[in-house]
Amino acid sequence: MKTNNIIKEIQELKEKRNAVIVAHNYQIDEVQEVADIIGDSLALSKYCADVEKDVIVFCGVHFMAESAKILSPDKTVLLPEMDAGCPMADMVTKEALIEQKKKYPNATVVCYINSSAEVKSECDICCTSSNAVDIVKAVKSKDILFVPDQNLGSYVAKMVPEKNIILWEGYCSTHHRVKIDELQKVKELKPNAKILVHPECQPNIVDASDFAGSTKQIIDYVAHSTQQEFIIGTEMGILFKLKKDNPDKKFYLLSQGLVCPNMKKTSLLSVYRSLADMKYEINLKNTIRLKAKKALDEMLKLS
Ligand code: CIZ
Ligand code: SF4
Repeated sequence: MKTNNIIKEIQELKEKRNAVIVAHNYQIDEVQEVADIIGDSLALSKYCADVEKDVIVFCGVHFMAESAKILSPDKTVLLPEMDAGCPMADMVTKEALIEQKKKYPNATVVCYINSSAEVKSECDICCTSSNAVDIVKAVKSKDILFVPDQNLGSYVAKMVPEKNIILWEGYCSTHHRVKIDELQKVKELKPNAKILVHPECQPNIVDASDFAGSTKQIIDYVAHSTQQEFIIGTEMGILFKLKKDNPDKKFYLLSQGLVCPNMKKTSLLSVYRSLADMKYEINLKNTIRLKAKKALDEMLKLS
């Protein structure tokens, strides 16, 4: 099918199913173009909870569609590519977390939104990369078991030195592989550009940057900056919105490795098939959903 025909079919099916298409900032350009809203996982999940539609097509990875389902139990949530997972989220299991919790009975368990619903169900409170620092500051205990991202956890530990953060050894393979010599090289080539990175990058990269923040915070930083050039240290899909919103500014990717293979699995064809065949539906056990929702609600109360 030609691209224009696929888009037309998608629009028709969207009407027929009373559906909405949401796309993460890391999706391919074509998918972002057909989406009703683009954003980070939390903004999208909140939007899904409020929107008056029956079906949500969640263009992102598995844990994000799960978060949407946690907040929208009565809607049909579809993930267009069944095996679009997040390797970092898979680095912590519910069983391993239960074992670790036994070692630190006084610690509050803070889990990054990049985790499965099962893992969330064993946590006290969730966080995103936008609010991780504020959430950790707000929890009462000094000891915090932070799962699963060691790099975001290290960043938070640096920003909130009064807390004792116990790290988990997870990481995002896409952000973790950015090397300091890549940063130095691009800085030499573009000496006037501001370096904006995601805190999923390793601490030496975050330390050498001008700003570290979530996708939303990077987008907001650029929107409010008078600078003209930016080196972007997060998944390349974000360039779509950055360029669209700021046609006069220039963007360079910090590393050619900043491509998340799982985020790139969803194509226009997969969105079409998702709507045509109503797949792949996210379903959660109610016990897990309610416990995971508690961790998300705790976060929403504080942020
Ligand atoms: O929460 C999200 O959507 C992720 C994974 C990253 C970000 O910074 O927005
Ligand atoms: Fe997971 Fe990293 Fe891909 Fe985000 S960019 S979905 S953290 S692997």
